[in-house]
Amino acid sequence: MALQAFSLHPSALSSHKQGKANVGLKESAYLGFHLSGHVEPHVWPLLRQSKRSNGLTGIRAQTTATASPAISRAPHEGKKMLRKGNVVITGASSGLGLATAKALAESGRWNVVMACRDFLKAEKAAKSVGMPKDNYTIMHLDLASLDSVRQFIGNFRRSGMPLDVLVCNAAVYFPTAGEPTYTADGFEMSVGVNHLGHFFLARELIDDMVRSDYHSRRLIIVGSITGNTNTLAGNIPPKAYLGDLRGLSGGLKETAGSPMIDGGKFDGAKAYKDSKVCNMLMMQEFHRRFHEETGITFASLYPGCIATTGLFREHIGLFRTLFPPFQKYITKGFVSEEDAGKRLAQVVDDPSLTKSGVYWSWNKHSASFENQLSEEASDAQKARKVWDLSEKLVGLA
Ligand code: NDP
Ligand code: PMR
Repeated sequence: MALQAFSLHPSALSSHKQGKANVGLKESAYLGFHLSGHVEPHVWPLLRQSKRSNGLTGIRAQTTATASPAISRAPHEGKKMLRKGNVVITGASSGLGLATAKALAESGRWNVVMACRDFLKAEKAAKSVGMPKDNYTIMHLDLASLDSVRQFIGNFRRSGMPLDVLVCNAAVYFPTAGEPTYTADGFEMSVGVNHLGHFFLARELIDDMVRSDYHSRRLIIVGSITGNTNTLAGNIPPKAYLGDLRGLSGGLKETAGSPMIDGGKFDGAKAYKDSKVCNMLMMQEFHRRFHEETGITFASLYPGCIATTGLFREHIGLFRTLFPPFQKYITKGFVSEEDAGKRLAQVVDDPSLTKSGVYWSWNKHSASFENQLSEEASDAQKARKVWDLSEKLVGLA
């Protein structure tokens, strides 16, 4: 009940120095600083339109690896550091999201807005990892309900904070489910939360990012290796495959044909991998539609196999026991939550990772590099179709 109240009012913010943070942010926002690469106000209305660019920028094959500095380095671009950045991270109550929130909050350069479905869990999580309380805010967001996304957007806007970076991180995974479950709007849950909820959120908040005066605005959508069939991990059945999108066009409802994007029989593991393909496709489609005119950086990433997170909570016990040592000693793809958090924090904050349209990965020396997406996950035509269908489903078209 208490949570419900949080979701309905501007007071859905936690109170950590909110007022204090706002004063500073509002002041800086109205001081009239305008930094290079920013969009003039006349461009804002354009962003409402569903613009398509023909200048497709392909994701490049693996290129030079650049060792990225740790998040704890000295503040960069000193002259431009006018204020703390505001970064919204969805699903920051555990795993990768929490570790990223902690890394950014500890850097002192960020106010982290933890956008979480369980307010009290988020509060406990932030305290348990010792996040400096002046550097974070918690706001309620349940991606399984478009109404909740709308409320979050309203609450965020009422807070007066500019939006500088949005990280679409939250996800659910139902590998053992025999039957699909559905969001409040009737979409199959994995694609509904991981893709459609985030798509709606990001599509709406782009306008807010355009208005930000921050020197480097970024939209980051977390992807994964398992959605990429050009890798060994992506070839473990069931493989991601969106097909002709007939299930998505039916709204992912059993009654309209199928809860799966490709129109097939429900498979929880495949639905998750399909949702990750959508995440990676949408990052590139955002890039094509908005990068040139807004200067916003759009990026996705595979942070490594964080085998210990809550993502696997629905998996059988044996899997949860064997998966971490399997990834640590056999595939060597294992990464701790802390290290994965530092990687995602780099994509948020590192001045050398401003290139847009990139899917970042890290090599065994923990150096970031631009990775190559699978054929399907880089299919521009499919991306456009997923975008158009998703806009219809979330009521934006
Ligand atoms: P976790 O389960 O630890 O974190 C997922 C977060 O999403 C949790 O905070 C969870 O909230 C939140 N969440 C779930 N449903 C909703 C919802 N309806 N509304 C709002 N928030 C929600 O998993 P990870 O940290 O592993 O996953 C984070 C991201 O990393 C995901 O995008 C995942 O696909 C990606 N990833 C993970 C890998 C791994 O090996 N673990 C590898 C590659 C990518 P709550 O705490 O309330 O449950
Ligand atoms: Mg996979 C280099 C090999 C590699 C990597 C990096 C991963 C990552 N996995 C690899 C290999 C294998 N996996 C192999 C050889 C097998 C067969 C034994 C295997 C199996 C497996 C299962 C059953 N792997 C899995 C599962 C899951 O349920 C996880 C999943 O698909 O979640 C969607 C998973 C994962 N393997 C990974 C990563 C990163 C995951 C989980 C997280 C994700 O993609 O978001």
